[in-house]
Amino acid sequence: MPRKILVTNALPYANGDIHLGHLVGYIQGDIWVRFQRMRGNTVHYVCADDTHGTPIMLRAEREGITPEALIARVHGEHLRDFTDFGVAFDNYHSTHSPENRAYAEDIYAKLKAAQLIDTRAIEQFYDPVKEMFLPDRFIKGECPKCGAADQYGDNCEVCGAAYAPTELKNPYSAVSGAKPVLKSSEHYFFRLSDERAVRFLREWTRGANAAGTRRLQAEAANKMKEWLGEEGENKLSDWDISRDAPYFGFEIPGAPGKYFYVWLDAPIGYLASFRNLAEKRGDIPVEDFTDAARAQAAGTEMVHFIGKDILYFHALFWPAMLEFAGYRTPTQLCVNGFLTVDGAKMSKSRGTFITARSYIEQGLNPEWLRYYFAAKSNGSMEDVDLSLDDLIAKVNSDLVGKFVNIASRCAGFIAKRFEGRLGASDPKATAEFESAFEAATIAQAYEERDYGRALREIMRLADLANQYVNDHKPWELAKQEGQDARLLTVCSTALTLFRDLALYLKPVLPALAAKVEAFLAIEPMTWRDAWKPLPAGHVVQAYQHLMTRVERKQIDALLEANRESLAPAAPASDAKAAATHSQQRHAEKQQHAAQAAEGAPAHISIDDFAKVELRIAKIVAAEHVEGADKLIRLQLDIGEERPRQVFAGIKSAYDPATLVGRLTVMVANLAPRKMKFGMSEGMVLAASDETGVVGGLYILSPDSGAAPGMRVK
Ligand code: B3M
Ligand code: ZN
Repeated sequence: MPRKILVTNALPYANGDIHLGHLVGYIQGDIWVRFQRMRGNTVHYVCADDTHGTPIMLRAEREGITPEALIARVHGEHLRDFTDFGVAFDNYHSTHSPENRAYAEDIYAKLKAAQLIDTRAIEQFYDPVKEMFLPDRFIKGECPKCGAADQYGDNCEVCGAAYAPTELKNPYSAVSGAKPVLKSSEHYFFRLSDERAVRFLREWTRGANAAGTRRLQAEAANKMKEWLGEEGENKLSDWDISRDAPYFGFEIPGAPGKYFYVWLDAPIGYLASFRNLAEKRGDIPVEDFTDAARAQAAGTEMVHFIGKDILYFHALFWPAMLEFAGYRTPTQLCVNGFLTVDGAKMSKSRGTFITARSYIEQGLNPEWLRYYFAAKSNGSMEDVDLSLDDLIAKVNSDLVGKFVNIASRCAGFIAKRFEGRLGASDPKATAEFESAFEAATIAQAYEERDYGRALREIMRLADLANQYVNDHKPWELAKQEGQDARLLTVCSTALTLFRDLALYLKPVLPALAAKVEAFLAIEPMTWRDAWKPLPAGHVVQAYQHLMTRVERKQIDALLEANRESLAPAAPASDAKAAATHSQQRHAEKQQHAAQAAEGAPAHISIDDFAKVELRIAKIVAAEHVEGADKLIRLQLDIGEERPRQVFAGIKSAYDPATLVGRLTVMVANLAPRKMKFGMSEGMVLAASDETGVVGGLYILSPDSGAAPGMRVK
């Protein structure tokens, strides 16, 4: 029985460009969909733009256009980018659509009827000039921990501390610059802490799905255990699903001036896009995929491809919302890690924050990237590293050197000597290949999204096929009298093997596979064609070059095109982060430190580390700072003419008097920063737990013998 699967990719925000970091998950999703279809399964593959929320409203305002005009423009850009990379959704819709409103209202009404919606007043920062409540990322101020200026309302980019916006010192609105005031407002909550929800989520996490596969990867299941706590424990808090006007979104029925929070209607956008597709097509039984009872009866699946930063929304809120509204719950979450480039976080100054558009505009082949991402995907939540030299090496050696090479060495003889007409393949040779090679292994690897394993196996066959050509040397047979029949058999056999390779590569390289189909003059390949030799007498087309090599200079030009001078982050990217982070305070806080760590590059180079100048400092003076409840003013001798003044957020842990005379470690080459209380000319290092407060604060001491000014490295 063919499977019936609704597949989705996360909905990108309608306020930023698609970049290579996005593409990891979209390419993984698209490969899986293409594979399932080649196997004969029915797949509906949908996505949409995620269009609501404060950042989009403010960006439209800055551009002097309506939010509707902004999201219409971005919709076109996003769709074009995906299409250019071969990510072929059946429908690319919008969360700002009538289908989405209808589903959001229905789900909300059912949750309300199930007594899972609550209201309560909460106090939040309000911008009195702009007359709006401020999401955390739109409030800035001095970090309550380290005093760093211009930090966001949720966490400090200098010391990494996570806190509530109300803890910021000297807060100001990033929208108007005004000092925000605390104001109370009624909010709507989804009662995730309800016993029913907790019980359901425990079950859902543990259970297998109808397809017999796991709903969650091992790492995701572990995260869920962490979030849910031990049996009998209840660690979940209710989820704030409303925002006050002005807001770009859907007004909550029966609650004038209150809007659904963007994250409430974002995943519902999957269903909306699907319904919109079904309406256009007319032959899809929508409820078989969306209604709990009907989906169970019909045995349909719903599979979501998402990034690990949004697991929380998809593994907790989303299944719970669906379950208690009578909708079907997800069959499987396929979670991918972040993208690093050459081992580091994507960086605008290095030019590694590469947009999809620039890649296309620089004339690079999208299938190089598809191949490379596939080769680096193993079905886990690990981060994927795009090593640019490795991409060049892999594409050139695997695709051009091994795969394309087989056809280019044999096709010419078929054209010139046999008018394009194939002979019979050597049955002994093809049988040998078939037995040396596990087609089922490849299918299994694709199914598990371990594309790296699939490609390794395919390249093993490519090696065998090349070996076959090398052993039989068609270029020599062609010169020998009376070897025509042999030449025809060898080239025909090699082209059959080439067809098999193209077939197995097709989910990853659809455009290349289409060229192969045209060259071989065959129907679109499906899994059933594997190991069926191209028949004798079949006429192929003239061979045209299938893929060019990647040159380093093309990659360098790409980096150059994306390099931006070091400037403060653009408001647009601030805004992007805003919607991801301005969610439920409570749950977020515990996650923050972990997420920050996960988002960081896996490794830095020794050169990166060497940039930080750490020195032994002697504390020659320490005193309280009037008007600052966290800071101590330190004078630090590091062997320079005069001591450095540093403000350290360690007042909660140290009596200044006990610090004088101690040696510690400071960062000596931090740019001096003007603070309210004077210049801060460096930073002292202190150990703390993730919260930065609960477990105490501990400054460092060197072993005896270290002297002021010594470099620490
Ligand atoms: N727009 C965040 C993101 O693009 C958010 C995803 C919504 S998925 C329903 O990662
Ligand atoms: Zn800080």
